[in-house]
Amino acid sequence: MKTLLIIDVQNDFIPNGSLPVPNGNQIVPVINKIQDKFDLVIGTQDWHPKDHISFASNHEGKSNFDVIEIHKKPQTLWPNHCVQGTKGAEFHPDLKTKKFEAIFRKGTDKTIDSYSAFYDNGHLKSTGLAGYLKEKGTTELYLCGLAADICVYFSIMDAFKEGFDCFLIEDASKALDNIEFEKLKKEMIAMGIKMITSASIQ
Ligand code: VGL
Ligand code: ZN
Repeated sequence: MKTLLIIDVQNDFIPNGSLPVPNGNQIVPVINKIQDKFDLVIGTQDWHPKDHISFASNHEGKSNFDVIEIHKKPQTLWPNHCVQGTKGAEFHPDLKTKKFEAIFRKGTDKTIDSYSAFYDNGHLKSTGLAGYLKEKGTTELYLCGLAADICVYFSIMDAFKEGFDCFLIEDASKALDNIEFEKLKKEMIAMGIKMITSASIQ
């Protein structure tokens, strides 16, 4: 059973948003076109309280993109983004969401960041998504969205470890840093995650 997991296609990650992913808007028509090929379509939203620990504005003397240590791990400090209930946290207005059977939200705990749709960055709490997908009968899991090198990457690594047969749809994803994404792609392929294009989906 084939599920499409659409990661964080939200206004703040689109050009003109507060944390824009270059060409992020270009994936929206691609994602709209493929949804009918899936048995189940799920969306995620990065969904932070405004006092979230990942925002540089919540750390005195720090600037956007500084890296600090939180819970003994490096944490990039981001511009304020995807604040709960704001326009920036809404899905891109052109993204078709009618087929979404569920929306999973992450990054809601102000004390820890959560790039993966499955677990927070400390792997302390689960969102329940793996159990949900398994109960629904998902075997093949296709991921796309923003940003390819951050939330899509961390989500697909967790999904793979949960035992799903994982596919990353490259033309339906865009990275914040393309050089970093090329490195991560090698790592994902070596693990057994498949890189595909939307045209090859049956
Ligand atoms: C993301 C940085 C911070 C993402 C979320 O969705 O890739 N990136 N929060
Ligand atoms: Zn975030």
